[in-house]
Amino acid sequence: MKPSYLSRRSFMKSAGLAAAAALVPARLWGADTNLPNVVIIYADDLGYGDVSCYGATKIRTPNIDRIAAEGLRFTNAHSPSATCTPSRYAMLTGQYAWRQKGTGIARGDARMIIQPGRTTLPLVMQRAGHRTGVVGKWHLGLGAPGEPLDWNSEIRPGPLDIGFDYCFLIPATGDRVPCVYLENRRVVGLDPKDPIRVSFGKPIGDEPTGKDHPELLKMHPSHGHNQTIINGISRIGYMAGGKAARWVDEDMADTITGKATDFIEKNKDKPFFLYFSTHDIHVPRVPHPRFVGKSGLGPRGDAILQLDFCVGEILATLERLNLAENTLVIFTSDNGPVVDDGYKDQAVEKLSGHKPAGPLRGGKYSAFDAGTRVPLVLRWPARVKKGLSDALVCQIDFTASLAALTSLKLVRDDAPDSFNVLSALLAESSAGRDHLVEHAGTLSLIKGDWKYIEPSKGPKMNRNVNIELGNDPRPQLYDLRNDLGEKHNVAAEHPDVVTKMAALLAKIRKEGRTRP
Ligand code: NG6
Ligand code: CA
Repeated sequence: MKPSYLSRRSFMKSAGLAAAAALVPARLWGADTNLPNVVIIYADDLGYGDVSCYGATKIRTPNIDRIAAEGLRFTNAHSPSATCTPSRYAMLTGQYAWRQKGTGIARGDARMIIQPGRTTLPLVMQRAGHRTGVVGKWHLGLGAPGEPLDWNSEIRPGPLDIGFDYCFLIPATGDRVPCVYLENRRVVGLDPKDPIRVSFGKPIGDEPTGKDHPELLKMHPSHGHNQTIINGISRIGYMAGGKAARWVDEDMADTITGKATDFIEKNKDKPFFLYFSTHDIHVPRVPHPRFVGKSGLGPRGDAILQLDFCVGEILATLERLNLAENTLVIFTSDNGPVVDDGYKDQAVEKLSGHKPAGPLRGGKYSAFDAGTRVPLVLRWPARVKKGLSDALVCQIDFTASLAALTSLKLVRDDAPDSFNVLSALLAESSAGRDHLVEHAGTLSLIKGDWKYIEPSKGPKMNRNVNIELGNDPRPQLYDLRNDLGEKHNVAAEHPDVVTKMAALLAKIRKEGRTRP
């Protein structure tokens, strides 16, 4: 997908609007000392069937399962989109990504997609009095649109300009250059004598690429991913310099989990909001040697074990600091599962009957439900009763729901597609949102038991990843209550429902906002 950047002008214009001034505290500052800490653990490409509390039998995820056992497990929770950048954009802004140009899968040198001045999830938490941090995968662009992005000096705007007090980032993804960490505004460990240069066009520098020197690779690409070789793995994009700053994939999970637990430790005496965004289980799947071979499912399964370990570290830190009782921990995933996403890592060969999508059809990139229906478990012992919920909820709802929790009032244009589903998140109600637009290339609408997928001319399959995309030139209608696997298109039997769903989707598009 080709990224398009917001023009400098529209960027400055929206930044100048300072929409964030609209957030009004409905309580006196500091009056509510009982607000919980909030930790969102955001896994990458983890499917509905990839964890044992959602039915996986070939792999065990005891720490993720523990959140569910001590809290609430959702069976009808969704990421806003079927890929990373748009899901994260929507989760942090409360706006459907398909409304905003330039929110497709971002390049490694994409400029910042979320304009400073907007009301965002971290800004809500910051205004509520929390120390806010993001650790891990970013993939929402950095630096001002239309301006050069220099990895060797201070980078702005970045997360610190949209509501985060602290960041430690994988700037884009593990499979995209630059393969370095960014802490606040600077690349970590950079030697100024060895400046970083990055290119997503022409080759840059004289380091070998996967295309020309496959003999140097420890993991080979299956599609794409054949440019600069970093740590024996060829990536998307070219990179030169920054040798001392480059990450080691095998240590990545421990590095970012350490930064996440440090953040918790440093802020243990005040309320905090942590967005911990894991690299696992995205490609390249190169877990630490202590997990290698442990799942029996190859690197993809081993990465799931590593992910679960990291979740355990977060839980253990909260417990050690006596913070578990009043911390809301939410664990979920940015989009559905993919098995071969561009590296020959034996994920296909070693699947051994494991079903990453569980009972769902499709996967990452797909309009079918496996693209966006994801695991979501949460725990807040002080407030949330244990249980199971089939309420329709989406990560896009975090902004309005946490604003409600912290008594902040959103004005009309804030988080325009974020619904307050707090009562569902707190297990006080079984009702979630009224309807939800799901986004792959194509839009779908879920309302009640019905799912409508709008007609689309796109390809039926993504052959590289072997996933059905859900595109069909005819309208599709599925009865999710009786056909969760979307096997029977009943559009022809229910033309009235199709008409109504299509009309509602058209209205949602036209009105530009859906928040009640
Ligand atoms: C695709 C990449 C895939 C992955 C994805 C983004 C190729 C051939 N495929 O373009 O490997 O990086 O983008 O994944 O380059 S996401 O989870 O960050 O959306
Ligand atoms: Ca993803």
